[in-house]
Amino acid sequence: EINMNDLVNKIEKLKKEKDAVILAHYYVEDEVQEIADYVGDSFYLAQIATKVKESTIVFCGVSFMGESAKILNPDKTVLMPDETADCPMAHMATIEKIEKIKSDYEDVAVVCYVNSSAELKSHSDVCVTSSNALKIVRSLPNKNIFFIPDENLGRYVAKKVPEKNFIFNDGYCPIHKEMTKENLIKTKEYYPNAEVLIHPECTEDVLEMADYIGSTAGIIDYATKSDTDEFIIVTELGVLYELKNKNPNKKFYNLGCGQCCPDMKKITLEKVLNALKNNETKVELDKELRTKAYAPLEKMLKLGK
Ligand code: CIZ
Ligand code: SF4
Repeated sequence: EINMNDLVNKIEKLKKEKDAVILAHYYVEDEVQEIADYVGDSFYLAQIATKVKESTIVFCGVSFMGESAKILNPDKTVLMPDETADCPMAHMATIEKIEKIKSDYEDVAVVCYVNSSAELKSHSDVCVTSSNALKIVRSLPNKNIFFIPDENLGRYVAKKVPEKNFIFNDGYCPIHKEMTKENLIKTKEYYPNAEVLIHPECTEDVLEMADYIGSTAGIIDYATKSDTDEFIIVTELGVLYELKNKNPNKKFYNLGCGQCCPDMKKITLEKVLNALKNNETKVELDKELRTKAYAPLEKMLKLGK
């Protein structure tokens, strides 16, 4: 077995030699979050990716995140420690459907959750994340909003922005879909005083039970500022690492099953080390796709500020 300290030291050393910076999402393993230079939700990571000085970004997350970093920084090398780590929801919309909606509606904006392939982004007007979707959708001039790929986040936004007409798409996160109302009701019976914090990728019936709905960063921020000291966390459990770091005296409960994203968990320290050692796997996107996908991401960074 490889010694953990040894691995961490090797990563630190190679990181300097290769002029690399490590970005990690809150859903990856604790030890990977621990060695990362920046940890955050997908909006924060996209912003940070445009600000770092290093020539190489090692992205500890799933492919759409690495793609976004590359699209925003075409001259940097972006490395994915495991190229098979992919978000199934990122592929749950079609170009045919987007084109059909664009031709059916005159005044429509295609709003694309960042959890999407570069291909889907390249056919969209603006990207959003769960931390800026409300703000951005409200600021659009268009009456009609085609929200892809996530139906649950789309419906959540639609409720909060009733002045717009939403068209939904049937994509979903298979992990958040398994966080059921039945399990949440049972968990609440055990912990009646806990506040319920939920990610908007969850289904509508689950979201109805929330004390707070928000992105991973929003959930961490809410729990940290709240006067309450117990919480039921309804999202991927990687967020517990930062929640507990920031709030060592608060208690965090979960639904007892199905809150783990296997793709995010593919990223290990060994793979981070190999990525740095071998310069792999590089994110490569053809120029046309990259340029087309840049516009909606850039628009998100502007409008989401
Ligand atoms: O993959 C997810 O579910 C994301 C990007 C969550 C978040 O809020 O950052
Ligand atoms: Fe995709 Fe869901 Fe995993 Fe997030 S938690 S990366 S939306 S599968």
